[in-house]
Amino acid sequence: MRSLIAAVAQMGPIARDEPRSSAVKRMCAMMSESADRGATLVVFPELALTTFFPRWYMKGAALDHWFETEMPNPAVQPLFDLSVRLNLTFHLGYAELTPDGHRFNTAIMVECGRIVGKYRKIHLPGHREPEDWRPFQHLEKRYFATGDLGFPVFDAVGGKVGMCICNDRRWPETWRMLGLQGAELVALGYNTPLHYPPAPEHDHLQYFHNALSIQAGCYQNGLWALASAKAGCEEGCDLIGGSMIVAPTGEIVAQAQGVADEVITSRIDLDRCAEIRRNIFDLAQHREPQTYGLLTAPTAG
Ligand code: ING
Repeated sequence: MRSLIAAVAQMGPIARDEPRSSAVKRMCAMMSESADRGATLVVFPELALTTFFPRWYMKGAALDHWFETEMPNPAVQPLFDLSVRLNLTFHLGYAELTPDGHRFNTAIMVECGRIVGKYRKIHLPGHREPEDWRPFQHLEKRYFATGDLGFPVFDAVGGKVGMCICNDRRWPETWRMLGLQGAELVALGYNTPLHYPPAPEHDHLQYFHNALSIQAGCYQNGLWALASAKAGCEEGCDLIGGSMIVAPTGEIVAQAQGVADEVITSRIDLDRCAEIRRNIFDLAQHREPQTYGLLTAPTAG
């Protein structure tokens, strides 16, 4: 039995003028609380160091302000140091500006202070040009490049681990790419507004669609998911909570109750993936990829 206690550290709002040091302090407190509960893995949200800045149109230095040019850096070092002291692994989402000027919505897995995995968001939602009709912007397509690292799966916490970020979770291809590489656990963060301007008639379905996407991904690929929300009313924009830990059966085994900083934990057994992967979703036995050509055909138009 390869079991561990996993924690998801949901974060409440981060104000636009809240310094990174404040967000890091909040995350350190939740990392300590997770360790007190016996956790050896803690998952923080997408873009966890700052407010969700793609909700505004900005450019130049105002935009650069939101990006990390090195990782770790003095602002996040306390989190790296604490992971060494507490002997645990954590997932962190942040905005990455590379030395050659590329911008990504990025997530890392850090084991006792050492980066052991990195992912750059592939499915970027929203739009490129500011659109005045919207109550808030969603300019991820403007501010980030499509991830160029693929869907890496790496060794961590005694198993095979992958990551995805927010909108990625809504795409079955994300989960299948990770499942086909043997991922047993997927860590992900999200910032999901309650209000979806292009289809407000779906607003009441945001929690449902969040759970549906994650539960399906877990069941159809026989893997665990640890999903961490940035939640609450952040600069006037309501973000959903619903952070959760989901089993390979698709069952939600732990879920956040509120929309503030909140740690949820569960003992997870990586060997339970076999219940699915050796049976209903034995991918080697049952897939028929020769019939799936359309899945990798270029997007029409
Ligand atoms: N946020 C949202 C997400 O995919 C969104 C964007 C909201 C898409 C609601 C569809 C409906 O959860 C990010 N950051 O991807």
